[in-house]
Amino acid sequence: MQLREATGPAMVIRREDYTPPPFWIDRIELTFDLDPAKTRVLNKMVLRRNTEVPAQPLRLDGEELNLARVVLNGGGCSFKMDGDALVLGSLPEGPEPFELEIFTTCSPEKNTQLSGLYLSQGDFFTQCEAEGFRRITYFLDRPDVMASYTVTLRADKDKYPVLLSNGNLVEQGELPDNRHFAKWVDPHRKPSYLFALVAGRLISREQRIVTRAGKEHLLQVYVRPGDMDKTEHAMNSLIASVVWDEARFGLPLDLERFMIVATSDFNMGAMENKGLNIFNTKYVLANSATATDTDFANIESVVGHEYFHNWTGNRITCRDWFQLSLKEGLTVFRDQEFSMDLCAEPSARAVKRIEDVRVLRTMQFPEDAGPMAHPVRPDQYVEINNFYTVTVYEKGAEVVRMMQTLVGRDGFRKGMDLYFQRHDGQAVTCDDFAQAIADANPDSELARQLVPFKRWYSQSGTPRLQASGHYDAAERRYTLTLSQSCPATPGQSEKQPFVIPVTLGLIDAQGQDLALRLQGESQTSRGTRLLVLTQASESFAFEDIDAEPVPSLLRGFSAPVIVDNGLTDDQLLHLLAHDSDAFNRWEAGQQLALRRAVQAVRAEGPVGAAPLDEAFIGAMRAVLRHPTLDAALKELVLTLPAETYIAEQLDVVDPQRIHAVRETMREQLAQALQADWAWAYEQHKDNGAYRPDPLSSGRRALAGMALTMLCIAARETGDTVWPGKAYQRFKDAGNMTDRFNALSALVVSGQPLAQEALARFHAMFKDEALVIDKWFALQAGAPDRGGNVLPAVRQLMTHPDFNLKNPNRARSVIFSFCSANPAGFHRSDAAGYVFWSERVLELDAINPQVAARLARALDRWKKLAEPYRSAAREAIARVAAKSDLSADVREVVTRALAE
Ligand code: B3K
Ligand code: ZN
Repeated sequence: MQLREATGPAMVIRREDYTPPPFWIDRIELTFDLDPAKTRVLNKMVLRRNTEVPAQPLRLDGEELNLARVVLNGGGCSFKMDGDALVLGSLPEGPEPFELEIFTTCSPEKNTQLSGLYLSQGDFFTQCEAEGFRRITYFLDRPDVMASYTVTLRADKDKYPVLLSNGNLVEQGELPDNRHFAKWVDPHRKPSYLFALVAGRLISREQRIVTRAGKEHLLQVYVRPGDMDKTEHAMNSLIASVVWDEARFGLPLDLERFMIVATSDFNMGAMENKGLNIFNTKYVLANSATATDTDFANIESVVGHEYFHNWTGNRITCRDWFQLSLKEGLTVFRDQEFSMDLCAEPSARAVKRIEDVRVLRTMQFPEDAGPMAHPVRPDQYVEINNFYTVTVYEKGAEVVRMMQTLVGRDGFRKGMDLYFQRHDGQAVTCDDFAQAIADANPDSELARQLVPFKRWYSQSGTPRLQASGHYDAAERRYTLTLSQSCPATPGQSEKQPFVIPVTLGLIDAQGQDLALRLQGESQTSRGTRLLVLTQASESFAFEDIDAEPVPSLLRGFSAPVIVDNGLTDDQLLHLLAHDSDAFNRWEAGQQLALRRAVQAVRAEGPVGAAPLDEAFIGAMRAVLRHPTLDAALKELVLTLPAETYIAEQLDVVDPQRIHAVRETMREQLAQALQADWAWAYEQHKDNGAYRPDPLSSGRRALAGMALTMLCIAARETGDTVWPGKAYQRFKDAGNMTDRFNALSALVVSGQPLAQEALARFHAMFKDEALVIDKWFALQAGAPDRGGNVLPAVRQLMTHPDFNLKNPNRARSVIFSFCSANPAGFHRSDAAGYVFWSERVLELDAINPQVAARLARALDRWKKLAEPYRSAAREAIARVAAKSDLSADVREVVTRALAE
């Protein structure tokens, strides 16, 4: 375990303190002698003073490096160490370039943080974002310093036959002692966080493509030998990404060669290093036997995401890390649009939108209401890695989406064009982006409201939107009053109104969209239209309305807000049955379910056996049996709101009671619709040869859900037919989706056959790490029955396949339990919290980034009912009391305990 210095006050970095770098680094030539125990790094840089800022010493960032030599313009030079920084005071005074040569060594095999240069299964990989490059060499490790890179890699020929870095391979050859070298030149300037190297025994799938300009490009997907049969989908996704970015945004591939490399040891999903993307195997490897539909869809979107960074992030990068959402929010928006555009059917687009909104609501909304709440463009941080959050990513994407809504799809394209015209090759800010979109659309509401609109970047917290309708029969007028407010968040007690785009329709008694004309307008429009709320409260009067309509608000979820639409159950049922907007149909069903869940949780006494009424059950049956609705949409409508989402609706949270209520509701739906589930299963279970397209994956999802419901119903009646069928399906399935759904049906419903199936599954896939991750995760996330999951999790941690150092494996067991299994985790005996604190500390000594993510599992402790609340606070305090915590975990627990 590495020792850390006893902590003084945390170093807070503030956005307002930004100053441009005192030096520029124009060129860097790196030479690596790769060796697991001691890698030697020679760094030759050409620097010059930035004459626009007052002269000051050069402070180069470094971390865990052994410094051997510093040479200035070919001769010696004086330097000193200040903490981790290498400080050079006596440098040439003029603006002329000078050369600095720094020779260091580092130890990749000791690097368990997986930041900087590290080993994964014997191969070398790097991860430099945000501040990993300083763990490789001394540098101005900040995104606004962009340099041209030349990289030479030298290593043993047999152990590391493949040597990769960014850009183009310009030279390679033999060296003495069975070594070889490869020299790479990146034609694009880049910040240090986009540097990458890979060395190891790898094989690649290759594809040559010709882009619109007639240029040929080489695409490669590198994996370990034996994984080639799982690379086709990633390659297809990459090709689709290249085609899409050119078609939708006019952005071509700007490299002769584009590489993706997969590693099984990775802190997050993937990394957009210029021309050399490094991916977690989870987001590359897939075939029908080992990956589910969800895996296939995730691979498509992550491959797209990293590829789209090539322009949004790499060509135009962030001035400083406070601007992270400039690249992440925009690129998430782009990957969401990409996945939607690949859907042939409009309803599949809606399904994708629902899935994205579900992530926003179940993860970002709680973040925005908890101790780690921060604006999309944060104002301060201690450890930047803690700010790669759902707020920066997902809420950031919603902010970009609202801009598109306000200027229209074509207007948004114009805005992107202007953004690239102005800023290509630069490191810029979120303000620069918003300004470009507005300037390209001078007549838009965005341009008129740009200053207040940008509050979405500066104010944290989820706004509440309240709507109330009033119908005046005599005037044939429907008046909709929209009001907004936003709760206080850490460091922000007062909020100013947001600019909220509200997409809406009014629906008549027959379920048709009404023609809409606002007071003062001469034109009528049918269907959906856009209102923009800019004040704390505004009223909108619709004319020529013959009878009271039902408003369908925020269609497609046009703003990341919590809506109180004031609708009755009957009105929601009307929307569920008729809304022309598929998103709002789903939303109406969710609201109906949520009301019932909240009511049952709040009620006194034991949880009643039947929280659901006939009207709700009948509506669910109608959706399930609907002749034309998509299977994927049906599955989403019939899925009850998550326990964490139910918890967000309550001021005081009893996780056990919420779990009991949701389980009871699910049992009731399972039983009441038994015949319908059986029908749905038979109708959707056969789908021919496997293809991961939205239509057939929707059918598999619904069949899987039906099977789970039938096994749940069987548990109550003691019937063995459906569990038997599920077991048979598990054995015979032709693809992983059907097989895993059947296994999960047995585990989730607590069928005795589950144990046998789990053992069989492990034996079948023991050599497939990603499948074994699923096997662990399913058990750690299983519904808790009398506190049985925690002992099972402790048992799983002693399994020979468990490895705490591998982030995917740690996540599959520990995170599946602490972050995704509320009823298993929040135990009245506090044993879940004890387990959590042990794991946070244990992981922190290995990998602070992963530990800090886990630390966030107790973010919402203040909302918990007793005895959970006190026990959770004690557990957090226990972690905080450790003197040698990483800055990562320290920041999370300090904020959690703050008043
Ligand atoms: N940009 C990386 C994330 C880096 C995280 C550093 N802790 C992946 C992505 O968003 O595409
Ligand atoms: Zn990204």
